[in-house]
Amino acid sequence: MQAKDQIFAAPIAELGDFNFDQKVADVFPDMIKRSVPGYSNIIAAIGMMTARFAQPHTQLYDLGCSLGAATQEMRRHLTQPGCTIVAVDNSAAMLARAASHLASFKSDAVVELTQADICEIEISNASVVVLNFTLQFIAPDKREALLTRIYQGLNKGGVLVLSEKFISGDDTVNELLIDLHHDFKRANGYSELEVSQKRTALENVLRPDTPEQHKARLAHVGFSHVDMWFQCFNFGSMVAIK
Ligand code: GEK
Repeated sequence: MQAKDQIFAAPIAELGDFNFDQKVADVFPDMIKRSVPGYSNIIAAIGMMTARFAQPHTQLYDLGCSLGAATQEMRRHLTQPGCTIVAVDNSAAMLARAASHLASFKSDAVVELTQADICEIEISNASVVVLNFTLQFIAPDKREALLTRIYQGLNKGGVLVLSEKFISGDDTVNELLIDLHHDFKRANGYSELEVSQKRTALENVLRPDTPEQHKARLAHVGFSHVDMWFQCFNFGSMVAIK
C-alpha cells in the first residue's frame, strides 16, 4: 500500500521551505495524485507522446524524474531501437526510490538514473524531453537558459512536454483557479491546515508563470510549434515541437 501524505497534517511551528527530502520521497505517489489535478492523465499522455516522437538511436530525458513515474511510462511505450532514457533528479532520496520502483518492472529499455542539477547536465541527440512539474522549481532567471539547452539538444521533429502549475494573468480567474485547486485537495482528504501549511511552505520554492509567459519563452528559445494540450484548473501541460 502507498504511504499516505501527512506531512502538513499537524501544526508546524516554524514552516521552512518545502524540499524534496526522504519524508517527501516516502509519500510522493500519494502526494502528487491528491495534489495535482490531471496528474495521471498527463503521465499516460507522456507515454503516448513517447510512442509518437521517439526516434531511433536517440536519448529521451525525464528532467526532475522524482520516483520515475514518467520514466516508466516512457519506457513502456518505447519501441524504437537503440534509445536511452536519461532520468535526472537532484534529490538522492527520490533517486533511491526511483531505482527500486523502476527495478520492479520488466523492460529491455535502457534507463540511466542520474543525480544532478538539470541546469548543469548535457542534453544532446534528444527526441523526447519531459519536464513534468519541474521547471516551476527552477529559479525564474535560469528557466530560459535551461529551455535553450533543451531546444539545442533536441533533434529536428523532437518534442518537449512541459507540465506546470500556472497563474492566470486575470486576477479574478486566478483566484477562482486557486480556489478550485484547494477544493480538489479537500475533496481528496486534505484538511484546511494541510492546504494552508503546504501553501506557505511552497511560496518561496514554487514560482509559477502564466501560460502566456511559457509560450513566449518557448517561442523565444526557438520552438516553432507550441500549445497547451491539457489544462485542469491551474495545472496543465504544453507541447513544444522543434
Ligand atoms: C513526476 N516529474 O512524477 N535539478 C534536478 N531535479 C530537480 C531540480 C533541479 N535543479 N529542482 C527540483 N528537482 C515527476 C514530478 S516533482 C513535482 C516532479 C512536484 C526535482 C525535485 O527533487 C523533485 O523530485 C522534482 O524536481 C519535482 O512526473 O513535486 O510538484
